Amino acid sequence: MPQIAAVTRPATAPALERIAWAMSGINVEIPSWGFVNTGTRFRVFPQAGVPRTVFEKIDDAATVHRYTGIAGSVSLHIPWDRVDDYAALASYARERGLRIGGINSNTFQDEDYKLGSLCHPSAAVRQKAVRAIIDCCEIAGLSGSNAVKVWLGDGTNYPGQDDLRWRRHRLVEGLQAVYPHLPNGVRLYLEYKLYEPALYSTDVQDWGQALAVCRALGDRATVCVDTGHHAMGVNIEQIVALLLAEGRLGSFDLNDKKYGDDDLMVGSIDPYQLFRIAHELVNAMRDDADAVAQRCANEVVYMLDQCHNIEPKVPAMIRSVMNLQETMAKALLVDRGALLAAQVAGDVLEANRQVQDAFSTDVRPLLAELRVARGLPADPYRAYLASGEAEARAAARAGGTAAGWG
Ligand code: RM4
Ligand code: MN
Repeated sequence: MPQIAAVTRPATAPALERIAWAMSGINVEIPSWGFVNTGTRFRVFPQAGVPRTVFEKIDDAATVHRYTGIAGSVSLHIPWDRVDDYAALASYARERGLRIGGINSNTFQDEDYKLGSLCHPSAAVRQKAVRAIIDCCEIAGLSGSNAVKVWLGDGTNYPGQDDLRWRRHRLVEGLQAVYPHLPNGVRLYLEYKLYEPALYSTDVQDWGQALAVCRALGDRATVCVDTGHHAMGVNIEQIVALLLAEGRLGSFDLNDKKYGDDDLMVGSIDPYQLFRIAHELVNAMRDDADAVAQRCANEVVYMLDQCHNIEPKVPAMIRSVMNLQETMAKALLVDRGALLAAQVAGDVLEANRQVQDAFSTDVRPLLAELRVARGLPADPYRAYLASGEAEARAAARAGGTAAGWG
């Protein structure tokens, strides 16, 4: 076992055990759509070796898991990942060490959805959208998934275009029609986004709106926090804390941004923000006085929702998993006892120092040792680059049509 001396502070045995959790207790869910050709609205830059089928997307997710050891599930997007036999797809994944994670509904790419889906003014279109999400519930049942994630592109572009209040009623009614179709044990994650593709109003715009809808549905409806889906300067970690307090934080769509919904690698732009989010999660996991938040934090699902337009995709996913792992490990280093003591004493600077010291600790050498102890490469990213796998995959996947967002 590696020695605790490798950790700068706090130098106590429990800290090592807690960091070890970041090695094996955490699972990062990999999005199938993170491996396909994507781009901006100006240009898609195709890459060599991009998957052509959902099976090849699963192969790529399995590669990320093989190198990192903590990416044991893959989320699917329907209809992008539609197949005839979902049980067979699940066993294909299982043979590669993966579970099927969240099933993402897509009611934003069909001509009928130009003015919205669940909130559309036409009852026929709303019915079609309800049916599409119920399909996802069925796919969750067939593939052994434990969640259906709903993100809607619904909204309006101009004041007066539609009745904002009635769109809200339609949203709740539509999701109430979906909810009873969730198979036993399957949760619904409702994802909010402040704008885009709609530019004036968005029907599920923020966490409060999403939470209110979840309450109108039932206990298994929880909020998905996509880190890229907030206005500049928003205190995301406080949103996380509030949703934990309400017991309604279901999952994350992790990515990073500088300006808009940039879908950059998680932790690549503002690692301190990611750390502050991680701190709220770990803080709740350790808080025996708040059973609701503690349970919620322990059940949260960490999905990535990224697209790699100019960088190679598999290594970018590996880096993202490592970024999250390092950040969780740092949050696990916070000395909760010392932090609480400083808070109670009103020692503002000491409380802040406790948190910031953990952030400033370099956990990489310790994580490397823990990886090696588990039979994983010390540096999954460099090991992958040196493996020759990328070149082999590009050669094997010559020909055919590379997958994209369609
Ligand atoms: C959306 C949202 C969803 C994701 C799609 C691809 O902006 O973040 O989670 O499924 O993009
Ligand atoms: Mn998302």
